[in-house]
Amino acid sequence: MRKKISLIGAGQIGGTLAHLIALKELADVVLFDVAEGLAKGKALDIAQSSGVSGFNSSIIGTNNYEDIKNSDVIIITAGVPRKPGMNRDDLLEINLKIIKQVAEGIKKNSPNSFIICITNPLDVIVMALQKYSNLPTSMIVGMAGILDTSRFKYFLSQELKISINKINSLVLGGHGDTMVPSLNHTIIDGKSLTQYVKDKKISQEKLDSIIDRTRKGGAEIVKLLEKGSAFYAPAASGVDMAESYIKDLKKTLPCAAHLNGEYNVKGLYVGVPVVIGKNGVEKILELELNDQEIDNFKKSVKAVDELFNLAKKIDPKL
Ligand code: A3D
Repeated sequence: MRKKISLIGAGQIGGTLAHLIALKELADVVLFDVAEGLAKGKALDIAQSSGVSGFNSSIIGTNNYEDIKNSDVIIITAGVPRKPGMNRDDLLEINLKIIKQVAEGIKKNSPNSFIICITNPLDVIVMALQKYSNLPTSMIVGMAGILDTSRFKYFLSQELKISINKINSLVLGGHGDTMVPSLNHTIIDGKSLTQYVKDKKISQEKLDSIIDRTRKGGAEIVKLLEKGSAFYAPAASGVDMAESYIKDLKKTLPCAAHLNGEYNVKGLYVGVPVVIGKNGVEKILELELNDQEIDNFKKSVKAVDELFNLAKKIDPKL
């Protein structure tokens, strides 16, 4: 029997997720949104492409939480995206309210699913989702690091004029301006990026500008689009996580995961490399970081912690 993926939020990312999942025949899809017509319209449109693309996944749109029952995976994009000039943290108050409703809907109707959160501000919203639902931390994870890493790899591949497939990399920390691309753990054709700088294959100045562009990668797209934020690359990243769970691929992926002492962080969701398999987050990998990376990681954790404290002021029940 085909697996079932429910998508909470049928906006830009939700619709793209539905299309990608159907094209891969990864699962049957339930597209849920409070805007009923949007979910039903997109589902029908994608379903009508099956005659051309030849996929057999079923896809329905709904505004009824009962339709998500027994989902293998749930991917959440319900919420409001950024407008030009806004940062992700500006979305906190409104998206907290939305995530509370979503948490209740999931807990009541499909509590055993693997849950991937994409709604911003990511690390704090995924943390709130876990607190509101009280479901196991190994089954709730946030998508951000895969996207940030893919952006970093893309910019590097363009600068070095090499295939992106020759670059392995990891961006750690919170999904914000403090994210931490790890140079020692960025391996290009067998050599670390640190070595690339030493060998003068890329200047420190150029690398700094790529790191800065990666950190502001979301804002660059928000500014260009003028309406809405990035959705193709975020959706592709969410599918990568869902696939690793459904097919038990045990891929190592940078995700916002609940830390319980790892990296000296306790009780907070932050971006780290995790192994995703049939049991959800099966392992958190503790990488060796250099002093500067540790420093930057700490700053990033502090930013997430401060924003979560703000969330607690908005809703003392958190
Ligand atoms: P958008 O196209 O506006 O879709 C959001 C959808 O959520 C809309 O269709 C709304 O109707 C729906 N919605 C609102 N309230 C509810 C609710 N209570 N229950 C169910 N659905 C609801 O936005 P988008 O798809 O472009 O982005 C979705 C979220 O992802 C935003 O918060 C973005 O900031 C975030 N995002 C995160 C990343 C990361 O890397 C973490 C990247 C890009 C966007």
